Amino acid sequence: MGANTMPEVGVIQNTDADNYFDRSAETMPREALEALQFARLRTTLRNAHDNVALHRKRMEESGVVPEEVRTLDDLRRLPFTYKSDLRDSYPFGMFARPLNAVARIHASSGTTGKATVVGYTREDIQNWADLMARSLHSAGARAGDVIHNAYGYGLFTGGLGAHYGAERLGATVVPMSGGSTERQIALIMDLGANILCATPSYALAMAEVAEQQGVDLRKSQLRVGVFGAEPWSNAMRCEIEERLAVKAIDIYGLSEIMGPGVACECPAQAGLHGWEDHFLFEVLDPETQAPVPEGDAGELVITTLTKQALPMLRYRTRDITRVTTAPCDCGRTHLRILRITGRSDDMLIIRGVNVYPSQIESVLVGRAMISPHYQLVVERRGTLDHVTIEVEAQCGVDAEAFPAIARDVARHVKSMVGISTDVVVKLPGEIPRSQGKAVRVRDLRPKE
Ligand code: DLL
Repeated sequence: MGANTMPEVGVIQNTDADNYFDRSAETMPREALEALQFARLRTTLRNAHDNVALHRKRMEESGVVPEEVRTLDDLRRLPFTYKSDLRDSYPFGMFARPLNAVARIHASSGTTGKATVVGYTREDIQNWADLMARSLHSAGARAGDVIHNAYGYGLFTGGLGAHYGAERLGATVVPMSGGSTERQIALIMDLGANILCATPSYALAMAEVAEQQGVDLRKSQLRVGVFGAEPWSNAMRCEIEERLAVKAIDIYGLSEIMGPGVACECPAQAGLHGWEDHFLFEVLDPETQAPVPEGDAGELVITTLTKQALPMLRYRTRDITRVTTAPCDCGRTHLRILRITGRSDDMLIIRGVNVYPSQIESVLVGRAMISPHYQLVVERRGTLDHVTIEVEAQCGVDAEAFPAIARDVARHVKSMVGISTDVVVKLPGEIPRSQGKAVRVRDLRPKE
């Protein structure tokens, strides 16, 4: 597709409104997909240049003129955008539209410093709902399903993002939000929910409370879980599938780019399809910033292609992953993100070994006599970092067995992850349960 057939920003054609499978977009040959990306990139660059002072200044500094961008590869001449840019221009400095054209605001609380504020035009919200409906459909949800939405409603993008997508799909939404776990379980059973949307850690917390109440969620109508917003291991997926009797599907997104629905797995569970008609994905070496060969691990960098209110150019997500453009069994042509291992900010360096909490999680979850709840405590001992793994004994396990369990866990972590750790076995219920994003690491190291 040439620049003269540039599609209008915000237009998506749904070929099968009933089922929300957008065949023409989702199975587009890669060449056509790249042509579409290129056309949309030019529109996005023009929007960013004309309406956001920061982007204009950076383009000028790097000698990029939107109309002179000739190929997708020219993107590499553009500078990166960082979360700190959003903070520095708090609250609306990176908006490409005046506030009266912005239909909704979301914000992330930000563990460090000021919140980052993001905005959407009406068309942005439409596109988001479409992409979220596409994601839910890809996960296995259908019109007519009852979708129990336990993602938090409010400034977090999870609740409203999933809600609008579920409505767009033609499902019945139960807008539960997080918390009130006993009530969640009663409603899942009573209203016959088919689809559960939650963070994976909260899904597991629900399974546990249900078991304590004597409710068998395996006998509910739940068929699919759409889980995301935090890193989770394959071991965690197996645990959830077993305890909830659902197909557990991974969904990814981030507020700076849109919210949930940037990428989602299909029933093949072989990576998350990144919706390339709306986003351009790069994987770079976070140190050298050079592209890594396809299939190698690196930092995901995303450029939005259809966002009006907040166009993002080469946004450094800090999320570490690998991608593949190899064909998927489902027929979709959009690349697959092979799980987000973790954020580069969360990487621990233990005696020279780089470790993500999710790697330790893979060893812990499913192990005999411990439950799948854990926290990692990181301290500085002398000049070295040290990790203590706090795990929890399953109900009914004798305290006399705790030292042997601790030795067993430490031995497996050493052999599978390659680091020496202390392991503390806690009593059932002692590790805090999540109602949203789980806190996996307690960092007690002195602030630099
Ligand atoms: O967590 C959006 C979301 C809501 C995604 C519901 C999926 C489901 P933020 O609060 O801005 O937005 O956090 C974004 O969460 O950069 C990743 O580090 C992490 N993250 C999100 N999804 C996944 C996932 C939402 N499937 C940050 N696997 C991202 C691993 C994830 N990490």
